[in-house]
Amino acid sequence: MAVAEKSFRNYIGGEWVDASGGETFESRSPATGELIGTFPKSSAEDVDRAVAAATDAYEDWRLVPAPKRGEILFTFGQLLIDHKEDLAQLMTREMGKVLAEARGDVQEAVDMSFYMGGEGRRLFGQTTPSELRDKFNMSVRMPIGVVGVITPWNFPIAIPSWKIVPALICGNTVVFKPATDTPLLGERFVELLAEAGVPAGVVNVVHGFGGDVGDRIVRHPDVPVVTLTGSRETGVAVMKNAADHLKHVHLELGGKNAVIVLDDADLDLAVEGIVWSAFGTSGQRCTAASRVIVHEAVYDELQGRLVVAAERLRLGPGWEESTDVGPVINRNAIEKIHSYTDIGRDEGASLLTGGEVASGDGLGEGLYYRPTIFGDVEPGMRIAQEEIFGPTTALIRVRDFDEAVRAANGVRFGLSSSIFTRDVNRAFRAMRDLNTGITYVNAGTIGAEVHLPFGGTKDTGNGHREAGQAALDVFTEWKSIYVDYSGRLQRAQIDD
Ligand code: UN1
Repeated sequence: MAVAEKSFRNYIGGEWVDASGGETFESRSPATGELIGTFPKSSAEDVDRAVAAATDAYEDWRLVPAPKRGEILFTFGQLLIDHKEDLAQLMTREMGKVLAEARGDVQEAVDMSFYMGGEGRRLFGQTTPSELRDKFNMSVRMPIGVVGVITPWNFPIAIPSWKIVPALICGNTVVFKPATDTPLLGERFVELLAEAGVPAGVVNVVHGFGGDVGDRIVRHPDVPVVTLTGSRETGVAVMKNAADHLKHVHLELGGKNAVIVLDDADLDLAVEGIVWSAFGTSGQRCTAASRVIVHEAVYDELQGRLVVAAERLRLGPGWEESTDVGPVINRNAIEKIHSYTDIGRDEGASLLTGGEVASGDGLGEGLYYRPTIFGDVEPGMRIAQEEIFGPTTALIRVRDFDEAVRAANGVRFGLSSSIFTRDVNRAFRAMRDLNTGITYVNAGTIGAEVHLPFGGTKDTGNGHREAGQAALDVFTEWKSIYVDYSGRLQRAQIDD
């Protein structure tokens, strides 16, 4: 493991190599400012080399029997288990989330590896009768080629696994650009894949920025599939730039997820679910609960309890056992989060708690923001419409179930939603009517499991899903095969 060194390289065709231009960038801990490592600031030329390596490797890899590819993924899953603690420790240093969550992040990759490893013995297609005699019909999944993988920093092991692991089981090869805030975790991910037996060239890492590395991956003519988790703006640009080559584009973009709390809800449970979903990972999840839509009969009670619970949360470095909420990722993030506090105030919402950068006692040079709750928020306000990606949530008062669902659906995003109620009829109506890719009943908005589709409606994406069986549709093409064993010409739709 290369962690003791501080200077890292790209991984192309099975070799660790410097970037062609020799420029570098740094990864620093958001909790302390400590240098984690120096990484190559790569260019289009480096991407081209990686794509060439991945294109070469594809010719063999696509022919490796899928169960054998699965065995490599089982080994990878086991290696992740063996390294779970050191990866979690590294994650809490490199991007700040608390240790329990960092372990969960690694566990998600373990689960994905075992799930997709097993898929090596399934990858089901269909067999179906022919309309003609002595003729056999089937459909099979085919790999596509080189997959461009662009990942964010908030789930630095889990999200690469959601993309790379299914891409591999399907027989594709990969060019991977990890987030510039978490390059070391991206590098460790690929080191472990190589150790598990993924052949040279099958997975390549090119470190660097979206404008250089990401853009070249998206435009490269030999990368037929691009998968991105990132902002809506980046997603739109990726789709446009990939259009010239009619690429398959899989996008996982923003969220503005709502928890609905009805008048019959278990309020203790609701408070726990909301605090976990709004402030876990310092609110830096696509699935974070950034709106809480509350029935007027329980609004005052819930608001009071939420403020007490939020003020009890302890800020600090993620590696300290007593910490509930770690730092946010970088200076730009803290500025953006704080700008929404000003926006909320200007819009006339009541700032109930938080709303400021936290410093002092044990926080050192870290980038901490106090868990923030706004009350009296109107559904149309910017703090109730725009993704903040930080520990800020907005309470909206409603009169009944229908108004709650209307408010929940009244945003451009559609990733996750949740409802707290004891009424089974209203729970089922919510499951039907909430226009999101994921809905929770009596739980917060976070906590997706790897064997179900993950993704959202509307501006959250472009209709694809990752994880579960749905991921296979991103990384394969269907081929329909007709075998005529009659020994004569049989014309479909014409002959009997
Ligand atoms: C994300 O924030 O992009 O359900 C992913 C969850 C996690 C994954 C979140 N399992 O919140």
